Amino acid sequence: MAQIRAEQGHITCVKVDIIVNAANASLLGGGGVDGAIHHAAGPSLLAECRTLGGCPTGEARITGAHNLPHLHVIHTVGPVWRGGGAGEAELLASCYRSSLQLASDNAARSIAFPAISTGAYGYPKDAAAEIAVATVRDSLAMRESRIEVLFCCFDRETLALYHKLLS
Ligand code: AR6
Repeated sequence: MAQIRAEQGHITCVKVDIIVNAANASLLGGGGVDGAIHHAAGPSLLAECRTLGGCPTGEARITGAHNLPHLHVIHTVGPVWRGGGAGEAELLASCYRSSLQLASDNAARSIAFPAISTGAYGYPKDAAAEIAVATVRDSLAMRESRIEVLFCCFDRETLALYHKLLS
């Protein structure tokens, strides 16, 4: 199996060690991926998140997976799209790097990312996919990591973008 691949699906249903949440800085839940993860994990995830004191944009925090079948959830906070001149690209890359670092620190063998920032936060999907793929490739190469990375795409348009970049 390829080390980096893309599939269409729901983030809560993918079979990996760790799933990544596209959270907000409060880490106290929201809509989209965040809502789906908290709904499936149950209220004890929110209780654990309350102990973390939030998370700055571009960083990541790890929790248990509670009622989800995964080992952990990594919560990362993507940038809100403000036109591209506010450091969004570097902040988005940092979400992928920070999440991979945490996954590696926790000995994960596989991780799934949603398309961070491309929903409520408005990041253009094609530009975000380019950053996601390039950053993951660079990070894995730099640390000679063998972790398997799945890009979990919610819609066909996003899946097509990732397939093109990964081909
Ligand atoms: N599985 C996989 N992908 C999904 C799912 C799902 N269940 N649901 C949506 N997507 P978003 P953001 C896709 O809005 O842009 C929250 O309220 C969706 O189509 O979840 O980083 C947080 O609390 C889109 O392509 O995350 C924050 O306030 C992508 O996932 C804010 O939204 C990301 O959409 C974060 O916004």
